[in-house]
Amino acid sequence: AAPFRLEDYRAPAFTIDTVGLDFQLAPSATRVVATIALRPNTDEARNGRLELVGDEITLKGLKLDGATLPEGRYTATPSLLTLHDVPNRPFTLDIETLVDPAANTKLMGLYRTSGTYCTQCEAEGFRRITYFLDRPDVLAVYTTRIEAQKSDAPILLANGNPVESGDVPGTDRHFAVWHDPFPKPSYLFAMVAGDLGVITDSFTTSSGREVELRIYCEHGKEARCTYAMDALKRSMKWDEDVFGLEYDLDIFIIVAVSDFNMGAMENKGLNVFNDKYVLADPDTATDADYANVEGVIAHEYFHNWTGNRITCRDWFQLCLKEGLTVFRDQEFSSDMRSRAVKRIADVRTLQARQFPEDGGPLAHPVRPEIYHEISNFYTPTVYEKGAEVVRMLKSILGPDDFRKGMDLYVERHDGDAATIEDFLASFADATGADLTQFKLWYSQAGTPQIISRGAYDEADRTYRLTLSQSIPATPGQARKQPMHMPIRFGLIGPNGEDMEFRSVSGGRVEGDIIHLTEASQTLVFEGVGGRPVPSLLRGFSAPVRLAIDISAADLLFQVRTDADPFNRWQAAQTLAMRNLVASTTEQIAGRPAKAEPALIDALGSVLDDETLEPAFRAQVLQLPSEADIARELGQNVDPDAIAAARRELRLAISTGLGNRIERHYGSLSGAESFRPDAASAGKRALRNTLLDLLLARRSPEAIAAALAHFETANNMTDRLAALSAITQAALPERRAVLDAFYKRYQDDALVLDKWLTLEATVPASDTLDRVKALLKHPSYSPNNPNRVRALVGSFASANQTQFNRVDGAGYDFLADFALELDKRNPQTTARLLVSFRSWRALEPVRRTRAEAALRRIAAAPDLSPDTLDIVTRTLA
Ligand code: B3K
Ligand code: ZN
Repeated sequence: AAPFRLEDYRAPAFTIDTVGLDFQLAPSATRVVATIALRPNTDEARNGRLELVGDEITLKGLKLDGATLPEGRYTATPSLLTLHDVPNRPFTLDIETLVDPAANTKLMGLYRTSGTYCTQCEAEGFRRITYFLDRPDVLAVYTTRIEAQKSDAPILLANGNPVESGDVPGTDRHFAVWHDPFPKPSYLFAMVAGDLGVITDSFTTSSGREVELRIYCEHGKEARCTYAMDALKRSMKWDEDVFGLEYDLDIFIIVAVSDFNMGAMENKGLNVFNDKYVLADPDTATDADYANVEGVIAHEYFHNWTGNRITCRDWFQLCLKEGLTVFRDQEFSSDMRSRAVKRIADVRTLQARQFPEDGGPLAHPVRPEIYHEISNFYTPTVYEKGAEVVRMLKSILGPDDFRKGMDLYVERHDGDAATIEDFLASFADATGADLTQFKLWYSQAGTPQIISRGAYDEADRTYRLTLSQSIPATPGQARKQPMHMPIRFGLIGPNGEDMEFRSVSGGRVEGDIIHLTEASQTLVFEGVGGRPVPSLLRGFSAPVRLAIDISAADLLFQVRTDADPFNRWQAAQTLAMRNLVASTTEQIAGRPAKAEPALIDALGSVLDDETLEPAFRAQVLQLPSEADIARELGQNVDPDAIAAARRELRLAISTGLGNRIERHYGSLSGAESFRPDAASAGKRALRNTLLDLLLARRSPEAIAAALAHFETANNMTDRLAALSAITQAALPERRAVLDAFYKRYQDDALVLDKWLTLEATVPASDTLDRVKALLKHPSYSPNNPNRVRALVGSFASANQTQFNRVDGAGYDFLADFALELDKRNPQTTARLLVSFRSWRALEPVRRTRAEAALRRIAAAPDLSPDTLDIVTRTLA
C-alpha cells in the first residue's frame, strides 16, 4: 500500500459537529447505531462524494436525514463506505453496523477482556466500531448510549458526564447515557461495560469545582487501587500548581483491564489502563512498579490538556502530545521523588531504547514525515526523544519564558487540532526567541555526536573549549545541518568547586548554558584561575553522545566533586564503560578482565559517602548493561564476549570493594515495614544492588545471603531483587526459588509475569527450551499481551546471550512465534520484532542468522501491515 506523507496533508472535506452512538451490546454481535451530523467543507465535498473508513465491520443500515438510502447511492465494504451523492448542505447520517467483540483478538476497536466490554481507538480503532472520518482533525461532541444485559454488564461507562440511566422495561437489560461537551477526535472515544469493582474519591479543583474520581478494576482487587488514586489526586494538584491547568468534567474515571496492547489510554474522562499500571500493593508490586503506576497515571491525566483539549492535526504530529506529555510526567515524578535519581533513570531508558532505534534501520525523526502503519510510530523517538526536545526548549528559554510559551500555546490552541509549527510559534511569539534552527530537532533523525577538546593556558589563564557536532546519516537522510544544542556546563576547579571566569568569547553563553549552534565552535574563557575539569552536558541537557578527552584521574575527580549529581553518575559510568569495552576486547583475545583502580576508587567513594542519597549510590553502583556495551561497541558485537567481560569485571569490582559491600549491606535493614515513598525505596535499592554485587563472587556466603534475602523479604521489591540476582547469576539454586515463587503467586497474573520474565532472562543455554516449554504452561495465555511480553518479549529484548545464540535458534524461535501471533495480534507482534533492530551491528555469524530469520518472516504470505512494515524497514 502507498505510504502516508506529511506533505500530502489536506483538511477534511466534511466537518462532523455531533456524534450520537447507540450500543446494543452482545458478545458476538454488537449493534452500533452512529448518528452523525456532517457539514461539507471544501470544494472537494461539493461533488457529492463522501468516504467513511471502516475496518472489519458490517453495514446493516444507512439513513440520510432519516430516510433509508437506496442501494446504488452507496457502496459498502468492511473497510470503506462510499456515499455517491450527498447533499451540498448540512445533513445527518444514521449508520448501523455489526461488530464482533468476542472475536476481536487485535484488541483495537471494541473487544472483550475477562468478560468486560472495552474499547481502544487510538490510533485507528474507531473505524472498527463504525464508519467514520477517523482522523484526529475531525472534532465532534459525542453522546453515547449503552444498553446491555444487566447481569452481564451492571456497569456502563463512556466519555464525559453521566446524563441518564435506567432499566429497559420488560427486558433483563438496562442502559446509560453519557455526554461529553468537549469536542474531540474519534481516537479519544471510549466505552466500557462489565461487572467491575470500584473505589471512589473526590478532588476539589483550584476554582472550587468538585470532581468525582473513580477507579474500576476486577472484583477483589479494589484495595490494590489506592496508590493509583493517590497518584491521580497528586497529579491533578500538580498540573494546577505547575502549569495552571485544571480538570474540566464533573467526573474522572480510570478502568483497569487485563488485556491491553500498551500501557494505558487517555480517552476523555475515561482512561483505560493496562492493570499493571494501576494495581499495586507491597506484596505484589515492586518499587519500580509503584513508580510506574505514579508516572503512567500522571501521564494519562496530563493528556487531558496536552492531547485532548489540544490534540494533533494528523498522526505525524504525534510528538506534539506524546513528547510534551512525557516531559510533563517526568517533571511530575521528579517533583514527587528525587530529581537527580529520576533524571538518571530517564536517561538510562533513553539510551537503552531510543539510542539503538536512532542508530539503526528504524531511525526516524521525532516528527516523522512518512509512514505505512501509524501503530509502529509510538516509539521511543516520538515519546522519549520528543520529551528531550521539550526539555531542551525549556533549557534554552529558561523556566519563566518556557511557562509563558506554554500558557500562550494553551490559550491559542485550546479546542484545536494543532501542529509542531503551532507549538513552536507559541514559544517564539511569547518570548521573542528565534526557534528556526531549534526546529531541526523535529525533522533530523539520528543521535548527534559532540566531540569536545579542552586546553588550559596557565600563562594567560585562558581555557579554550572546542565543541564539534555531527549527526550520522539515517534512512532517507544522508546529510544533516548543525542543530541548536543547549550544553549545560561548569568548569570544576582544583578545589572541586565550579570556577568563575571573567569573560567568554566564541559563542553565546548564558548562565550555565552554552548555545552550541555551529558544526564546530571554540569558546575562549578568560580569567580562569586554574586548570579546570570540564563538566559538560550537565543533567544530560541534550540527547547526544558526548566524546570527551578526559583522563581517568579527572573522571574520578568528577565522581567525587561535580556539583551536578547527574554528571557524578555519568563520570562513573564513563569510567565503567571504558573498562568494560577494554575487557570485552581482552575477553575476545582470551585474557582476563581487570578492574581499573580509578573505577574501584570511584565506586567505593560513592558507596561510602553517606551524605549522598541511597538511591543515587545504587544508580552509581549499577554498571552499564550488556546491551549498553553492545551499543557502545557499535559493530562486530559478540554478546557472549560482552557478557563474560561484564561478569568478570563485576567479580573484580566486588572483590576490589571487599567487605565494604557486606558492611553497607548489613547496615541497611530489610525488616522495616514497607512504605512506597522514594526515600524508603532508595534504601531498598541500595541494599538490593549490594546483594547483587556480592553475588558476583558466587561464594557460598554470598549465595546463602541471597537465599536468606529471598526468604526473609517482607515485600515484593526485596523478594524479586533476590530472585533476580540468583537467576541472573544462573545459579543452580535458581530452580527451587523460582518454583517457590511460582507456588506462592500462582493465582496472581501480574506477579506471574515477573516469574515468566525471570525464567526467560536466565543467561543459560537451556533457557530457550524453558521458554518454549512455558508457552504450554497453564499460567501462560497466548492472547494476553502482558503474558506474551513477559515471556517472549523479555527473552528477545533482555536476554542478550540467549536471544543472540550463535546457532541462531533464538532468532528462529522469535520468527516462528511472530508468524503465529501475527494472525491474532499484529500490534504486539510488530513490537516484539523490534528486538531485531540492531542486527547489522552483530558479528558476521549471528548477523547472517538474524538476517535469515528476518527474511523468512518477510517472505511469509498474508503478513499484517504492522509486521510487514517493521520487517521491511529493519531489512532495508
Ligand atoms: N496515547 C496512548 C498510546 C496509544 C497507542 C496506540 N497504538 C497512550 C499514551 O501515550 O498515553
Ligand atoms: Zn501519551
